[in-house]
Amino acid sequence: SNNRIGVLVMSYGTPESMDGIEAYYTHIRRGNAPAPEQLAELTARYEAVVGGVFPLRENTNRQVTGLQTALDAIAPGRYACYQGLKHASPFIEDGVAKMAEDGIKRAVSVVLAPHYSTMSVGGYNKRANEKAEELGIEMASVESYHLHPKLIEALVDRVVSALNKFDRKEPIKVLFSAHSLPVRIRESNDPYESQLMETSSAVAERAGVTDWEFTWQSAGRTREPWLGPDILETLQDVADKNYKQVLSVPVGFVSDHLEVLYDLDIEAKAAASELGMKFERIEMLNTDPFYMETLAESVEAKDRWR
Ligand code: FEC
Repeated sequence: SNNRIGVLVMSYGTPESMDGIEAYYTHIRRGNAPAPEQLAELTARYEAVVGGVFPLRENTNRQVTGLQTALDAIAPGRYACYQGLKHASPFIEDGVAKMAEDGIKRAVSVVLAPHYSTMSVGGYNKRANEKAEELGIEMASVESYHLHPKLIEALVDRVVSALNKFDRKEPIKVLFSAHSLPVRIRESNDPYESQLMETSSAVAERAGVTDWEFTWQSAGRTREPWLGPDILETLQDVADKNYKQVLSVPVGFVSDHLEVLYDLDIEAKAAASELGMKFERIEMLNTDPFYMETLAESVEAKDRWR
């Protein structure tokens, strides 16, 4: 057996290549293949961003390596990181199986997303815990780290430097955002919305930003209602109030990927430009050292075998 604590680092996952988009999309849709026009539309979004490269894959690899380094700094030799993806290979269950093969008996799971919802982080942890139980691994799970002081500090740094891209003498509307979820999350007192508001207010306050709003983005294309307003509506509203400058702060995401590089950098930016507004976005956290330390400290706080 292996005395190290396994750390299952989970992220959304992205296709391996253009040919992999259909299988990926089918997995997101719980086994229902997309219609040809839906597949074409998603393929076009990937092509618009990256021309054949899927940045989330490399970014997740680097984040896992970065977390290993941060954990080694806190407790040399104690932790071993494994990757598990929600919708792509290596899947969450593959990561847990790899731990078991290596003789790991105790593990902590953590998601590369700071805010808890039963529909997002809850889903990742449920799958991880089910597989761990099946394979005889004792697992504890980090649920959220949305107010970790180092996470807030990393975001504040990014907001402060992005504000310098604007004319500081004119009004700047700061728009915090996160992935929308179906409105039905409200039926179960889900903490997602309040955690997002807490992160946004903490960052705004520390960055000295008073003119800000929270808005949703990237809602799914389903018939049920999703949380709103969507950022495209919010941009219209901000333009109607005569703003000419908007800073986008996607606090619900930690990496460069489709929902940021397409939905914000291409779609929202074009909408803002149509409305006569300059649109900038903060840099994503990716492997920011404060973000890696946020993750490492959150894992360590769940390590009940210390
Ligand atoms: O770069 C990439 O290849 C992956 C980008 C990507 C990230 C991401 C994060 C989140 N999602 C969340 C919830 C949902 C729900 C549905 C849904 C659908 C999609 C589709 C694509 C997609 N998501 Fe995603 N999401 C990313 C990509 N997501 C592509 C399918 C096409 C579309 O609807 O646009 C709806 C599923 C359904 O139909 O039932 C719900 C949440 C996050 C943020 C937390 C996290 O990272 O886990 C929540 C990145």
